[in-house]
Amino acid sequence: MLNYDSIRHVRGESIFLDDYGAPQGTLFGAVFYSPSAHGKIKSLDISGAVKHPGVRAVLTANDIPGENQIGGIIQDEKLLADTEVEFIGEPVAFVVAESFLTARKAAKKIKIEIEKLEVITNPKTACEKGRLIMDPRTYSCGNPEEAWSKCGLVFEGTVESGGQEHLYLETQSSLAIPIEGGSIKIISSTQNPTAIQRTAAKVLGMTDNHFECEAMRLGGGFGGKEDQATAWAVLAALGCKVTGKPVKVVLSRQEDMRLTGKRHPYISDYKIGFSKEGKILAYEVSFYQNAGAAADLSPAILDRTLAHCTGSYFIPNVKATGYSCKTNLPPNTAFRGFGGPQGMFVLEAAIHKAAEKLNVLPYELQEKNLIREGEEFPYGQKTEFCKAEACWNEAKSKFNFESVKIEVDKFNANSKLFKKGFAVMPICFGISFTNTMLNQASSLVHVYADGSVSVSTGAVEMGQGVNMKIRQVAAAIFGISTDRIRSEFTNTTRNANTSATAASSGADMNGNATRIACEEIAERLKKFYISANKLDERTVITFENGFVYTNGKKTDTSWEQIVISAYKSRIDLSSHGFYATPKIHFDPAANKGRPFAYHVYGTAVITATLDCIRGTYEFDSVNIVHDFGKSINPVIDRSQAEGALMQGIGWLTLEEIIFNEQGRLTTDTLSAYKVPDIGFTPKKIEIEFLENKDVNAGVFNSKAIGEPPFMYGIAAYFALVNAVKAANGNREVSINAPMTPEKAFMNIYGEKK
Ligand code: MTE
Ligand code: LUZ
Ligand code: MOS
Repeated sequence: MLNYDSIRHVRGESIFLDDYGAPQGTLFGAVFYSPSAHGKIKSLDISGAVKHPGVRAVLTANDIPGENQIGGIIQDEKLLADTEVEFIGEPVAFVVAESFLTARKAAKKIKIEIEKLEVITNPKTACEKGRLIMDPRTYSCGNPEEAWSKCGLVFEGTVESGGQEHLYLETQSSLAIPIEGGSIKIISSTQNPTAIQRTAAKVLGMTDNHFECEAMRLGGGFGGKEDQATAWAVLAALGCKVTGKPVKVVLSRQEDMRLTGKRHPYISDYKIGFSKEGKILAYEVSFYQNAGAAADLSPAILDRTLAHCTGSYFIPNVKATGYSCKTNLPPNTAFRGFGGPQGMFVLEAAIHKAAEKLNVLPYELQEKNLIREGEEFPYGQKTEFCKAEACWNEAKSKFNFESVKIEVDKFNANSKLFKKGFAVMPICFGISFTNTMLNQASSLVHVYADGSVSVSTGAVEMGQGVNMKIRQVAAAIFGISTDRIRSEFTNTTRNANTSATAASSGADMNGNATRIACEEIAERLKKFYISANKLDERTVITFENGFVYTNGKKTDTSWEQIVISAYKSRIDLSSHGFYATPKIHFDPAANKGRPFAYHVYGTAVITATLDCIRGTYEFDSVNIVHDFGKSINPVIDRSQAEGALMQGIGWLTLEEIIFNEQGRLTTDTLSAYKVPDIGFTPKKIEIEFLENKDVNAGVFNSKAIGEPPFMYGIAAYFALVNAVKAANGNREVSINAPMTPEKAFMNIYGEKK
């Protein structure tokens, strides 16, 4: 099964927002943003920009006709700062001019005076000062207080994980076009067109139906455009409203890196208790999430951290508390895994530390504690069709952990300048938005009179292949080739009240809505065929290979023939399908329920080689057994697994985001921020599909694939920790990701803190 999009991408035929010819008279916007991380605005002088030739408007908070508010979950974020600034990069004014260059030049002429206030960048410091985004949240089960006395072995520690730049190839972009009657069409590189529609309406003081938002296709989103495409789109709409002209905004790479939030860095304190047999009896953990200066999606991300704090394991007594800490950094946001990786990383660190102290292999402890069928997660959901052990056992027998261990030890015994390490990582990821309300999707299907088909859903194509999967769903129901199906751009006038394409559930939910819409049209066609041919009502009609089948036998009637005759008989060939994920619920007061439709499982084994002179490293092999369910497109799914894996490895190894004490991002260029490239890719990546007979999952029983494999990257981190330990005489390594080559080097030779 090909993904048509990749062919078009390679040929340069796919159209992204910036390729879309700007309509005549289009103006261009540039953002003037705060140069200080925290302070009171004493004065703002825009006169220099206003006088700059070619400038059409310079907009500040005073020019906003509606509410100056873009916060989604919590109303705590202004579109344009008015009295106070809280991070470097916070938009203060918006310059609209005849070209991008003019707008940018003019923005530089704006003068701002700021009375500086204390800058906080560390989440624990923020927490100590009571600077929290919301009340702390606790997920718990069993009775950890009581359980500690039964634990023969108790370990404690602190774990840090860093941020991550999304680095989508296409930077944040939007184009707002005036339509008659004061309405505005916004084309945006967003994962969430409805959020833009609603926010633009609020900020401009108009109703939702005045705004049409379209997402064509994105050059990557990775969560960075789930919430944070909104500000730029609404600024463009504001510029459009004021000038009456189309307004386009495209952030430069450096602006994008400076102005937008990233993955949340976390600092976490844990305490873990084991029985003498190596079973985890109790786990207590406090997560200090570095939210940045506004809530954005942080509360939902913290929920997913708490829900994933026990990873793939069963732990009977748990108390996990999350603090969303308000700091003076750009508001951090969704990023593949959505807080899940940060939660799972801490427990893996705890298990690795326990293994070190107990002098056993980490994978022995991991294996003993894998969650089984019917066991309960701290949020009250029991596993169904649990595949944790199935993936683990398959990986263990296919990739033979013991012989990997023997080979690594043998290599290390004979090598001084290079050391190897390996680690195993089981994953378990819950599929559905943790906020139950968001688990709904719709699809609008038109069968045209010539038999070709148009499908519109709320799903946004961002490279993950959702359009191809949706075409496959429609093609399967109608029994025709995917070539006959067109997946339309995502548009709020065709699909309303949509959720973001996120939580890996885009194909599940929009695919199911498409299935429902297509089934309805197919039902009408079947009824029509029976009555037109005066067949017995019980005749089983199916559509296969472009023909109508009766009771399993091919007829002479082609798909095109039945469609055209149905049209002539005035049968409705369009349908709207709606899907709400069934059987999910969650009580946010108790933090208990059944939030997830199902879970995705898998196990990875990663081997690394460390250069002990340079601290550099490479990954020799990645072996994975992954639970894809019944994949509807193995080519796409495999590439999603590979992409997520590499992004996970990047997060924990090369990618280091540094803010200085003044809250200034110092890694704001691609020379300072290193991402994995083809040369860094592991020499061997093998991904096995778990044989899956009993599944109850997404569309046609496929499983969501976008995010879960990200967490295999955690194995890369611990493979490096083990290689470092082989190099430094088994000294303890502090768990502070990413393990950049510098840190690996310092862990070999540096003073132990
Ligand atoms: N793959 C590509 N190529 N580009 C992306 O931006 N985003 C990821 C994942 N895979 C992304 C991607 C994220 S964060 C999510 S949530 C899912 O795709 C969203 O799409 P889906 O729900 O259709 O899987
Ligand atoms: N977005 C969201 C997500 O709003 N809720 C979620 O649970 C989620 N999970 C993963 C990625 N995005
Ligand atoms: Mo993905 S973080 O759910 O956009």
